[in-house]
Amino acid sequence: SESGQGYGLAVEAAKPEVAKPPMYQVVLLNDDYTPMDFVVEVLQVFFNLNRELATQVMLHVHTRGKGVCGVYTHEVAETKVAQVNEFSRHHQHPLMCAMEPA
Ligand code: TYC
Repeated sequence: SESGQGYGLAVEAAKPEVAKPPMYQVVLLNDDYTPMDFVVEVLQVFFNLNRELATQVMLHVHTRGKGVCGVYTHEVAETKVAQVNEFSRHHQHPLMCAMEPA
């Protein structure tokens, strides 16, 4: 319900509410060096996009500078960002992933 008032009369019905966690966009940032094929692979592997959608997102990032890979809870978004950035560093690419409130 909306407040702690209203004991005497039923002013407000108790509405069943489910927890609605804050959501975060995981975004990919453009750079001049990471190969396009590598970005497409990252989008397929870490964000479960098919090759066609992964290519579209990669081209959006390439032309617009930034693009949304997916929307997740804080913990999942943090994990995705860490995994992508570690994977990119491991392959010696400067690709950067970040999270922001949705
Ligand atoms: N701009 C890169 C190139 O021309 C491709 C690229 C796309 C890099 C998206 C990063 O998030 C990125 N090879």
